[in-house]
Amino acid sequence: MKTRAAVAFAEKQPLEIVEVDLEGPKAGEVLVEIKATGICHTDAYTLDGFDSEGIFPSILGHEGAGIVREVGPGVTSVAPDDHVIPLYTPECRQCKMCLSGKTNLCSAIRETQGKGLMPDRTSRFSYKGETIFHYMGCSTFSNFTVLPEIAVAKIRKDAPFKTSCYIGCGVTTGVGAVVNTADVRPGDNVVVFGLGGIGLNVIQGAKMAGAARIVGVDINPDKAEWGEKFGMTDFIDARDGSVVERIVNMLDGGADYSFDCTGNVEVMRQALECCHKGWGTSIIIGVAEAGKEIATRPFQLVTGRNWRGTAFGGAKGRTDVPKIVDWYMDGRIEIDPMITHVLELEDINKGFDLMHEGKSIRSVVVY
Ligand code: NAD
Ligand code: AHE
Ligand code: ZN
Repeated sequence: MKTRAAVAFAEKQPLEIVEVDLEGPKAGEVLVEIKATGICHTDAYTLDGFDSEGIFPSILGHEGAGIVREVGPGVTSVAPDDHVIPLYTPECRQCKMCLSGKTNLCSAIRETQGKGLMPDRTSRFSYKGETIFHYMGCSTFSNFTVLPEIAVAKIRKDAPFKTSCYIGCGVTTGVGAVVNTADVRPGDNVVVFGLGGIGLNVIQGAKMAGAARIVGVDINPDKAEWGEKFGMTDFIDARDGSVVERIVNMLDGGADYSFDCTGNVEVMRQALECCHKGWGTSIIIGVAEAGKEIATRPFQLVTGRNWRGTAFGGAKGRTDVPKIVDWYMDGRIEIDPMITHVLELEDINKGFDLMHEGKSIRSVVVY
């Protein structure tokens, strides 16, 4: 079939809207009509050439929601007309990682996914006879896409696509980092670096978990008001310097938990070093540019600070995503105010501009 898609033909080039060819689902795969997709900073990072797994030409986008239109042979867990959220972290429930009970990092299809291919090592997308690669196993910047059955979460039908697509990455990553990875407890002090599409969800997760102080740190002062909307108690403008010292003084020795939501390795160091001696834990969410490394004095760890990381908020997609959709629909978490811009596919590049200019929280493309 033909489908409209925003194609990344080369790094650092605007996406081009074209009609691409899409092969139907093979065994264990499903065809999904994407109804809405968010634009996450990770899409921009790959487009800008910072991703060591970046591959072009490809169809980016990994934060979508849509409807199953066709299933391949052997598919049993979803059927046509089911509403689904694509999962860049699938859940096969059979691999060593899934069976460990210790991680959400399913390994069933990770190798081919990182190469822009389906599990049979081919792509379903092409344009003028040339292969177009998949992205993070999702490619939600295409109106129709093909995914492995293990990489879709079935969700309730009354959840609006325009907002629930955000659960495909940002919401789950931020809220999940708090409740799954950190396990923040009532009364804990939390510091969040980077108040964008992920950081604001960390803030609302921390509020939900009963955190006492929730300190937001950003270089964009406009983000102070945004943080306050979701439960931030204090704001630090990082441009004023001495970030670590100010946090340690403000929180009587430092944070119980800190979260990096910037992808900047210097900020990751600040996030670790602002943690309380003896127990403070810093969780890296931000994705750093290829070649970048983190550094600190080992003494920081010797004296009881912990450095951890999280992907997709530690969520097991097929199990947890439907529950997060329920939290949204039951009013336990907010999404609507964070969707600052709704765009047509033709205007998708504007969504990237708004993100780089710090003018959006989440732009969503509706098909
Ligand atoms: P965003 O652009 O919406 O937000 C980034 C925020 O960081 C902005 O408010 C910006 O002003 C702020 N910032 C930039 N430099 C800063 C600094 N030096 N100090 C303090 N604040 C600073 O991006 P996003 O969509 O929220 O994504 C944030 C990061 O999380 C990205 O690196 C993204 O790739 C990553 N991410 C990781 C996962 C995961 O599973 N681990 C999932 C989604 C996104
Ligand atoms: N491809 C990059 C790594 C990118 C990365 O860490 N991605 C996160 C999700 S970001 C969503 O917005 C992730 O899930 N990581 C775990 C994984 O298996 O990719 C690189 O450095 O090569
Ligand atoms: Zn993302």
